[in-house]
Amino acid sequence: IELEVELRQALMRDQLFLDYQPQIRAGDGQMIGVEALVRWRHPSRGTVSPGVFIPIAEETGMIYELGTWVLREACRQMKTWHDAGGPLITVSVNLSSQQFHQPNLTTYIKGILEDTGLEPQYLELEITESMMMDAAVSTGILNELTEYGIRISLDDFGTGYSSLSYLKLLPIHKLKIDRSFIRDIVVNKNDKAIVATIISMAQHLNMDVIAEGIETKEQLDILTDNDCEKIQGYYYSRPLPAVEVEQEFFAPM
Ligand code: G
Ligand code: G
Ligand code: MN
Ligand code: NA
Repeated sequence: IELEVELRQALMRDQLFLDYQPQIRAGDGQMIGVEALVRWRHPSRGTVSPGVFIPIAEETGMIYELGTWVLREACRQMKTWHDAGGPLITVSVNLSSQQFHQPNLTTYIKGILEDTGLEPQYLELEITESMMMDAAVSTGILNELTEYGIRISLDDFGTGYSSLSYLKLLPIHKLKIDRSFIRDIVVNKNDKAIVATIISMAQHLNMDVIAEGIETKEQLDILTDNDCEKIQGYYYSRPLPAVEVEQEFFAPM
């Protein structure tokens, strides 16, 4: 309850901010995108993790307001980078299930893109398999978003309980291999087999694929040996404040 009241105030008092985790193309080390990750600079508790406050926001209905702030800020930052001559990369934003199912989602996101001036093809929405369970519902939503030009990535791929049949039905651009398959990939043959299979499936379905949670060179080598070139993980970078992304990953502008 306490955190709930404080979270409401956090939105008004500018206590939320975004970190950005670079997504890297292994072949040349170029940054090809960033994932926006929200944080709460709490006046006395320090930085609070979204793992703690996103569930509270979801339970209390604050997720709509919080999600709007995240989308707007992520699009604003990317547009600022593009305008400043930074690389033309995408920004990925995590959507909660409630946001995904909010009425007029496309119109609402369109409004944010128009207000900030970011072109739709530079926004990628991260959704999870569980949001695809009702294919009749998700087909309509995803068709609208993708017809407008927004990209869709399936986060935590491989950990959900849904069937694979939605993959052939729905407009999904990218599979994001969950980091639980990466953690032990160097020693665990089963994890390695699953990851190789996801990569191969993505290729056959004409989808993009990215691996998450790469922390070591040994893990990276297994991914690139299996033709997965897009990498997100501490090996390249932790999530960083915007200024540090500029300092460490932009060519001098
Ligand atoms: O950054 P960190 O590892 O603490 O993230 C913890 C969890 O919070 C992750 O599952 C991540 O997807 C989620 N998360 C981070 N930012 C957002 C956000 O803006 N919206 C939603 N819905 N989830 C987020
Ligand atoms: O659920 P989601 O995939 O959105 O969670 C993203 C979170 O995963 C990021 O906030 C980040 O903190 C975490 N993460 C990213 N790369 C790594 C990594 O290499 N190792 C670990 N342990 N966590 C990571
Ligand atoms: Mn994510
Ligand atoms: Na993930």
